[in-house]
Amino acid sequence: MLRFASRTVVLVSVVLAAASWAQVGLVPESTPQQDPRRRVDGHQLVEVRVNTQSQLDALLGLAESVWSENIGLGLLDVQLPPGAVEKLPELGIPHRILHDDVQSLIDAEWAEIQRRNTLRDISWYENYHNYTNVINYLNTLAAAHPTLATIEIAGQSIEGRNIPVIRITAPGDASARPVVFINGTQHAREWISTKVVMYIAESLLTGYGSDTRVTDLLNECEVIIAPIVNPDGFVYTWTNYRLWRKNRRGGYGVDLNRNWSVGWGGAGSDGFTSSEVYRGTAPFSEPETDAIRSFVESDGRVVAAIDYHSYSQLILWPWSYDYLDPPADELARFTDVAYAMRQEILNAGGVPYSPQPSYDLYLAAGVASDWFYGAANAFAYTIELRDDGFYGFELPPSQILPTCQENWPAFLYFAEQAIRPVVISIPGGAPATASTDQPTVFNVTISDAASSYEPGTGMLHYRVGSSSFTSAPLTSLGGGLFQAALPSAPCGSSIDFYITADSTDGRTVSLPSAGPDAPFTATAVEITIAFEDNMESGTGAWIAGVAGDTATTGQWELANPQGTAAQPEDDHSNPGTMCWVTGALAGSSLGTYDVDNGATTLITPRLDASPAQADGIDAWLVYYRWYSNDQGAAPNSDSMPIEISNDDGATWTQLELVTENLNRWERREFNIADFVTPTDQIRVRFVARDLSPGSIVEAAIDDVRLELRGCACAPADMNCDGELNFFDVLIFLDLFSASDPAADFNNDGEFNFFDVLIFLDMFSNG
Ligand code: 0X9
Ligand code: ZN
Repeated sequence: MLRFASRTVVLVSVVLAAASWAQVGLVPESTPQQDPRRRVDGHQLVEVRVNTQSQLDALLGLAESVWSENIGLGLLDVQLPPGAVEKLPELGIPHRILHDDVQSLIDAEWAEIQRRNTLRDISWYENYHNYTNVINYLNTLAAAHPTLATIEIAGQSIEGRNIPVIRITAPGDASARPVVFINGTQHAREWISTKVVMYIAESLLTGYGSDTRVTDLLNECEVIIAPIVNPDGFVYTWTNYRLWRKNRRGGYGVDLNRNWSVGWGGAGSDGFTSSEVYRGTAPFSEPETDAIRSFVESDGRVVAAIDYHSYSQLILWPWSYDYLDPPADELARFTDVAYAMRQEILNAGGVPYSPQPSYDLYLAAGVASDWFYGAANAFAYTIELRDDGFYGFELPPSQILPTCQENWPAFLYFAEQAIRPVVISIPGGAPATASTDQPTVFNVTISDAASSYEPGTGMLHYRVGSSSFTSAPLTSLGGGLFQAALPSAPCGSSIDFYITADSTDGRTVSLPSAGPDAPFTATAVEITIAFEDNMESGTGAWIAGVAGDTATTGQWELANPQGTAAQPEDDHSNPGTMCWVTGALAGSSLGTYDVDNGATTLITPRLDASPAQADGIDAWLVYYRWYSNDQGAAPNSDSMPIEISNDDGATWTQLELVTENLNRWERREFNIADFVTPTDQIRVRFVARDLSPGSIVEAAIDDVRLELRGCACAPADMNCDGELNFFDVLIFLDLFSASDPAADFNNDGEFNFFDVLIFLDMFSNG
């Protein structure tokens, strides 16, 4: 968080800095080889508890700065110069030393940056890079994707450095597309913010054309990214003082995130130059903020924005300048999307980020996100990235990539929500096959963060072959969940489909976004059920519990579950009551019969998927699962791997890692050949586990099937394309002359006239 330095403190630190130059034997200013970087040797990072205002005043007089987000009474993290900590007892301030030497953190970071510079096989997101390198990398990215990316210079810093932005959108006329704007490094020392927005830029560029969500997004909008809004300050953190925050105005600097016009001059900003939150002489007095303002205003299409900072792992929405909330519907949207972003981050294996109003942190007048929301009318957040305070601004290079990876899906979700009034998704994936004799039912969700879905407008549009599209309303199951059903169709035929929903303001959204021009396609197949268990009568062939399982409660059992906030009351089969569940009893509290202290494993009977080795047949595994891990003291800290084996359990390959807390039965299906070669030794295992004490883990499995899907072909349909024609004759003759067993139509081990006769007979009779 923000370090607040008072005037007196700055004077003290200048004296100390001079003292430390002397201590390390350097001669300031003279020798050209000398390292000009300011050192903070012996500065300690200390957690203190202040109970009175006079204690707080005394503490602020001693401190170089406050690192923690709290600047009132209570617990605070402060950076103290050498000797200061000894004065705390006489002030009656209890303390705990977090880091004995802040400079050693900076030195360790620098050494690690140098070490990583010598490593060859690491990505750009595994080390920090200076201004020149960031600009070069940005140019390289744009050059590698000339149809998607353009670089513009939004303006220049006080010292004349460029402030570049990269525009990323699909080819074609983008003038009517809404813009999502994100930026990093308003604050010079918050290096991770530049890395995260660069990673988002690169993920968009590489995802276009291969990832449907990215492709849809860039077809619909333009993302503009300003990786370094404060180039002078950023350069200064590399060359002079690692913990510099502001721009370089006059050598004292202006806090760019107090220089925006909305609320300018108010609480949490200062009018004196030495303050870490010096607001400047007027709104947009600084060329850096002014450049972004005029760029955004002249573009005129910005509908959403995120200003990335570090640290504290927070997702903050307006207002920041005062204790005020947006109107109720907008507040609901801010809250919903922020919580969903938190969940996206957790689902990506990330750390917890807390959603909250900005003013809850502290008042800060003149910040970028208040301007984006209040003046540019955009849906705008401030995100504080890692960590939660242990390393603070000195986030180790090993945490760059994980921070990028956890923020990418959250950004993607944010951008989709920001540009679309409603967002449609298919949680189990769009079906790739349909049945020849019954409807194929699947779940659809329509998100309604801003109450903008017009009820009753959810539609499935489908066509069989090249006929025209038919529309059918989705069936609402409540809570934004819907059901769609593809019609049955002749074997081998293709069914194109897409889904639409309308917003209350009359816009229609489609999934996929191009609707009928680029629909989903499913192929109709005959489905033979090779295995099916609805769990209503125990078959005995399931294995519940294996050697090495460590769970002490909540082991898998076949039972009729008792419902709780985490566990289903009803199984999935209808009619039916039984399923596999981790501890069927409800117990006196949620934590009584959930999975505790380790893992519990459930393994299916051995399944025969070997027919799938034949041409045109696929073996699909289908199951319904329930998973809950969002209750208790440490929510979302566990996951359930589901794995498949084709050698009777000797080796395992992951099908999915379940982290979603849908609190409902979810159908999942997998084509086994996408994971392992289908054999007659298939098993699937479900490992429910509690690795993080304090988290509630409940899981259930029901209605497991092995389906063989394909179109049985007529014997003479040699290429199995559903037609008997010249190609089949050619293939037969080829196989015949090669003495291939497939041409031995009477199965007598010989290739002769009789085989030809039988083939021709079958050919002419279909
Ligand atoms: O103070 C800031 O500008 C931001 N925090 S930082 O530590 N990165 O400097 C937060 C601004 C968001 N608004 C409020 N916290 N009110
Ligand atoms: Zn910041």
